[in-house]
Amino acid sequence: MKFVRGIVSDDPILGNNIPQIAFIGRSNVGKSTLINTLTNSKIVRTSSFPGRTQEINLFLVNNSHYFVDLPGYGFARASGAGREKISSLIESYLFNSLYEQKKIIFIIDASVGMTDGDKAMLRDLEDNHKDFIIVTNKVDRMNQSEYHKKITEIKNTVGAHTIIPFSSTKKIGVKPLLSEIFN
Ligand SMILES: Nc1nc2c(ncn2[C@@H]2O[C@H](COP(=O)(O)OP(=O)(O)O)[C@@H](O)[C@H]2O)c(=O)[nH]1
Ligand SMILES: [Mg+2]
Repeated sequence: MKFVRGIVSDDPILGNNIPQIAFIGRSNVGKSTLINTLTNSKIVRTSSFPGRTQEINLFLVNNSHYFVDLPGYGFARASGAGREKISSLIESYLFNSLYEQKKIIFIIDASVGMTDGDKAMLRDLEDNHKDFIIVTNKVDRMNQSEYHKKITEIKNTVGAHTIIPFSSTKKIGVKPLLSEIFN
């Protein structure tokens, strides 16, 4: 995997027919770590401080796909204007641009469940007929009974969409997610 560049608005590079896999989720959900886990690398900057990534980072994977690391939404401490800027960047890439994603990987925190921001994103993805799957991340944080309780709640909220339990820490879900992406 190699870093291509950060983009802040519609960029001609997105029009070159390389399939795009977009990773979206709230700030601190573990997106960057997950991309590193999937690609067996440490190239994506991760942080224990939410709200660090403010642009769209593009990575070329297997010389065949772009992995698109979107900024996280719902970072409470960002200023009003900063949040607006990030939301409009996410929306213009996902919903208003000329570019189609091959698949969107919608990441939620399994132990937290669907936040209001997650629910709004779910509606937007559905309304725009996007091809997306849901990754319930950080399952290592829960014991069996918490896990079943939370996953059932999440299933009830999201309906028929594919859900893949995942953990970068314990390397859970790597194979199923890779096969969803590259099938
Ligand atoms: N327990 C646990 N923590 C994780 C996992 N993946 C990421 N984290 C932690 O979550 C925090 C945010 O990770 P990061 O990948 O930077 O999140 P991003 O803001 O969504 O890109 C960091 O402290 C990571 O170490 C996981 O699978 N399990
Ligand atoms: Mg990140």
